[in-house]
Amino acid sequence: VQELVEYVKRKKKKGIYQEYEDIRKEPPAGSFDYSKKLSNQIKNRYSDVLCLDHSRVRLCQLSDDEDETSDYINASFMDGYKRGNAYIATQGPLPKTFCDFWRMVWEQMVLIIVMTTRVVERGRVKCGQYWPLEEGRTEQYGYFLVRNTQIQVFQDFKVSLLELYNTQSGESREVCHYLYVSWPDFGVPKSASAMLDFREHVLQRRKDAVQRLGSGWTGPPGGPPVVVHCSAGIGRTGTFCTLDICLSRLEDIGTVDVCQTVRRMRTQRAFSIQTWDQYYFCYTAVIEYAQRHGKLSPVQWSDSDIETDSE
Ligand code: PTR
Ligand code: PTR
Repeated sequence: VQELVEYVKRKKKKGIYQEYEDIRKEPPAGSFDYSKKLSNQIKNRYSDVLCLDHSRVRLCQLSDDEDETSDYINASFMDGYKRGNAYIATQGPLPKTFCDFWRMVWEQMVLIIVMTTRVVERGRVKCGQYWPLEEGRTEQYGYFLVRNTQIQVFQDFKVSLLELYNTQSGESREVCHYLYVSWPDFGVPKSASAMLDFREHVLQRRKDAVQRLGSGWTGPPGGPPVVVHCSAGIGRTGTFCTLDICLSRLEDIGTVDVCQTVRRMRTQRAFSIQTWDQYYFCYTAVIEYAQRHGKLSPVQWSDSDIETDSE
């Protein structure tokens, strides 16, 4: 980590910015044919945020639906640290895709949903209200009934326990919904501290949930993928997952590689991390984390370390 600090000091903001620009220039790692199909276009929140064919999440074909496009949702599998398909990165559901979203959650056995946008920001709708907002309330989405059984409120996030009932099979499951409310509409958090607390909370919950599955889960040891979404499913989602991957690696082997992590992520979810300050934030958040966990003595930043001449 000390090397990471040296690296950031040496490159300054300008160098990190350049690093991000280079990543952005790379062409996407595949085709977007399914996202572009005429009948699927209405299922994309943004016409310029599509998902790569090779990593897209396919919904199971509905038996009563002959439509060959009914397996489409704007969602991508993403690997985590030493874990294949650790996440599903997706857009904020649209009213048209609420049922698809819950189908995906059911089919992939998702236990945790992480939402890093608010439903409305700056007067613009960023995501549909796809879950029941109040405690005790039940909503129906296609053949799923979703009941909000309990809400816990923390300073920067809210956790809802949702009971997901599949009316076709008569089974139900518990899904934990995290809503992070303090991510500024534009840009990044000033301090990573709230984000780090948030991540720890999600991690712990994931561990507990996977443990409870016990022998009911036959997939990889890390458990089912965690769904992460914001509005488009690339900016804040990419930032959250990059941070999670970098910190998991740091905890494991003591090193970090932000650049490669983002490069790799972009081969699975194109355009992940949208702005250079989100990219820079990943660096500073890792450093903040290392200090917090005593892996690094406090870093003295002088303005000349980080600012560029033009600022
Ligand atoms: N093109 C966007 C606009 O028209 O407002 C600009 C934008 C880009 C807005 C990213 C928000 C963005 O990220 P977030 O939703 O994560 O703040
Ligand atoms: N065309 C959209 C825009 O630029 O407004 C795409 C977009 C929207 C991209 C939001 C990123 C966005 O941010 P996030 O992925 O964090 O929701």
